[in-house]
Amino acid sequence: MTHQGLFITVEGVDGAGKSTAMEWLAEQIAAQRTVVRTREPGGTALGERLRELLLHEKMDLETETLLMFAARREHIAQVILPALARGDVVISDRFTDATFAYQGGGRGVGFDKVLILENWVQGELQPDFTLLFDVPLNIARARIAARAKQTNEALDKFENESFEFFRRTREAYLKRAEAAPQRIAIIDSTQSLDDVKRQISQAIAQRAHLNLHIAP
Ligand code: Z5A
Repeated sequence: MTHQGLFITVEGVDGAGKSTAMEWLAEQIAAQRTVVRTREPGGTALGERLRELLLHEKMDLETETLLMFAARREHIAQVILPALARGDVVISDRFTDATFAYQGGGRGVGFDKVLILENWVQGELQPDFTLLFDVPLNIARARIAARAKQTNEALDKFENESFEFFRRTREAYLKRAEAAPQRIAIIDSTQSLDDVKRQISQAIAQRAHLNLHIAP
């Protein structure tokens, strides 16, 4: 799909550190271009209402998959496409790779069904660049537990899932990255935040077509 903007997504299992790094990346890019920061599920008024349901209500796994894509369609129509048409840089905290990983892999809905919805809802729209924050699960779980203790916030439906669920989710993410190495850069998120920033700068520098210059 041709547009003047740039569509960047950040992904990873919960606690991998993507939100922390995304904040830094958005600040760096904002010095050069107009940045629209957004997230999934969510990003629109309707999408945020669906997010509440998705994160807290028990539901059939196919219902969950369909609602993810319903929220996504609204997000694409109301936020992503208009921003890309303006020439902005859209940075989304999660997008369809998350559905492949969490619903397709973690929940076991299967990649074929997710693919059908992806084609229907997105048409030709794909991220131009994706950062996949990867950590072994014991580290991710420890970070989530430490944060929950610090903030006193209850874990949501996904954060309460089993180790085995997250193992399948992480494996599906890594499989997606293996299939699209030009689009998806794997960031070793076990490292310090400074090192993570260096890895992000390098991954961007290796993709000259993005036309972004981020100081390490
Ligand atoms: N979901 C889905 O199932 N299907 C879909 O299609 C989509 C989503 C789109 C909400 O996502 C849920 O929706 C998500 C999957 C599902 N599951 N859950 N839960 P979310 O992105 O809003 O929620 P999240 O994954 O839980 O995000 P998060 O908790 O913010 O995790 P994070 O962004 O990866 O981590 P973080 O907040 O940046 O860092 C976690 C902690 O680690 C924090 O205390 C940091 O200070 C610390 N941290 C970060 N980086 C480091 C480094 N490098 N070293 C040491 N400590 C660090």
